[in-house]
Amino acid sequence: MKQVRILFLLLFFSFGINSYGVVYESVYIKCDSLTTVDAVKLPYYTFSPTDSFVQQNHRVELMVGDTLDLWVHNTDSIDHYFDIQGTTGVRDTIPANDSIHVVHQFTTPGVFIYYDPLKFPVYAYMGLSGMLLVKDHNHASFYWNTKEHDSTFNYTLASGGSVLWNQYNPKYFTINGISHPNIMNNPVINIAGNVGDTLVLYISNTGYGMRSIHFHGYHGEIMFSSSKPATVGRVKDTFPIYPMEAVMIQIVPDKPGVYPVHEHNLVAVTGNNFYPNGMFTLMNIQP
Ligand SMILES: [Cu+2]
Repeated sequence: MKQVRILFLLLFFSFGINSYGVVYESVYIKCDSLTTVDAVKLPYYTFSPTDSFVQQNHRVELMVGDTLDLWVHNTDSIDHYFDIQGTTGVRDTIPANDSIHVVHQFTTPGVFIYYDPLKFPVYAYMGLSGMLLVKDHNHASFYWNTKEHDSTFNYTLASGGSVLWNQYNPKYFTINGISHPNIMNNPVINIAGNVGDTLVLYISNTGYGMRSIHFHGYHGEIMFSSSKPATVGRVKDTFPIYPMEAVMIQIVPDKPGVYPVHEHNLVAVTGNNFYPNGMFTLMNIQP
């Protein structure tokens, strides 16, 4: 009887209080072009949320314990692949003009990059790499899927040519597909809150180059890293993020103010050599 009661309590806590859900999502592999900050069009792909191309990958959000029920539709004329970093058993081929159905439960919090591993890093670089978040909190959150772009690489790869990655020379730097000044006042990108709030910034580096994200005015704590778990708990103001790494940084502002948060590699705050057209944002903290 006692065992039965304990089992009942366990079931109650598992299903009654946490109430794990199922999150239904669809993404569409769409081939079109990325319009840069100076209106250049680069051949580009995204996992768009509908059958119309948008130049930002759809962001998928779950709470810990939720099951993702995802359809991935390949509207392209070639086969693609699909995978979610940090999971096993998800990777699959999606034939041209076909779809796959992915069902996966996420039991740990973090940032998971979903992407197309075809000819890696070619299609992840060409845009097919987005963020999947598994949260264990309800704090104000901000999301940066960061990429950099070398125009000649996009043209060459789109026409079936091959590139020398050691000659990569990116000139455009985007957060969620856009650059400064278009990212200013974007509530998903620019961190805002009050003194004492817990603010969470999720960053993925789905480009081919390194990131070095610099906070002015505040320090943050690394709460999660997909590839450097030993860095969790470090409190600092500059965060190197490797290609295909995703991190979660928590900031509790100790004073009001408006301060830059930007890529510390100076070329990354330019767009086709013009400053400040890259990864440059402002953090706005009220008393
Ligand atoms: Cu700085």
